[in-house]
Amino acid sequence: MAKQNQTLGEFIIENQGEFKYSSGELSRLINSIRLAAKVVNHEVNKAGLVDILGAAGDTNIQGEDQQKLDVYANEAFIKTLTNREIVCGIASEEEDDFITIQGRNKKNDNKYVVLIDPLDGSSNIDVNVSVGTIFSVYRRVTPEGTPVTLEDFLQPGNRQVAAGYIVYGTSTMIVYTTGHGVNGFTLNPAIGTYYLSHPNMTFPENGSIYSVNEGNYVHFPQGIKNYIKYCQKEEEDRPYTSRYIGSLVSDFHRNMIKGGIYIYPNTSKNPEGKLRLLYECNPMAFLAEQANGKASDGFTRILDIQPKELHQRVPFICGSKRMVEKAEEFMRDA
Ligand code: AHM
Ligand code: MG
Repeated sequence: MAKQNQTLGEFIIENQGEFKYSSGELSRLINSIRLAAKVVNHEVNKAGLVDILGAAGDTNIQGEDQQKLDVYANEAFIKTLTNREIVCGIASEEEDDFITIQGRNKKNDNKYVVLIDPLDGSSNIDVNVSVGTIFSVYRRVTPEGTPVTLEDFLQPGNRQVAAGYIVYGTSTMIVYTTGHGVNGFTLNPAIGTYYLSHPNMTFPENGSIYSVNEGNYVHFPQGIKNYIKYCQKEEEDRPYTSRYIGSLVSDFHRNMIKGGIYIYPNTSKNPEGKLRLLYECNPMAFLAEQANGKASDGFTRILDIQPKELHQRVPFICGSKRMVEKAEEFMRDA
């Protein structure tokens, strides 16, 4: 049961039993992500001071090398999860290959692997626009106690046991699911505590916002071009409003609250699409479905796609159910 004013820590403990393999391991994992998110949040908030404190590549006053924020976020999440020996493997959008965590005694019985996009939308940092972190958790398929293999990471999204995002926006929020709906927690920066602010989040069944980089219009598939024309047509409850931040987490977050659709199709420049199936689309698709929304590549449910490689890309249509269904209809008919 989600209670208003509950802290994230209290919520995790109280809802631990809802999780089917409840050994406390997943709760500890979410706790670690919460901690790393605070560290990254602190750094993201200082990004505007970079000209004063020194740019990436410089050495700061303590003699430490300044890092780019996406590199910093990557290291913060990997270090937090590795030091606590909570997972047996991590794959990150920032790393070519997955990381095996063997543990201090070369014995790691943990059951979970985490896939993470440590700082999504990082081109927005320099201009003070929201960025996010996206994470996805699976139970490993190979035997516990052995080093993880690629197979543990290449699981279809419908096998996720948890997924979520952190949005570093006007407020910092963690929004996540363990397969029992979606809940959102807002950070009170004064005391460093997340409070349940958005219990049981759901996408409105229909919406009036479409989010797509229309500058790429000429390169879109015909079905998407037709759907965009439909969104713009003066008819019934249309034209819809166009809103595109260029930061998936923020665009998704707004659309979930207000009702809308996010589209990143395949283009002639990116024939497979731009977004990554494992680090971006699967976790967002799991959240969308848990929030009564829908996610598709135009034809197939995102969560049913069998991944073939770690950094695989996929076209992504996600949001309010009726809007995604309409876009799929245009894809089919094109
Ligand atoms: P990134 O992982 O390099 O940050 O790219 C992902 C981002 C998404 O957050 C965003 O929706 C999209 O790329 C924006 O791409 P574009 O600038 O092509 O519209
Ligand atoms: Mg990304």
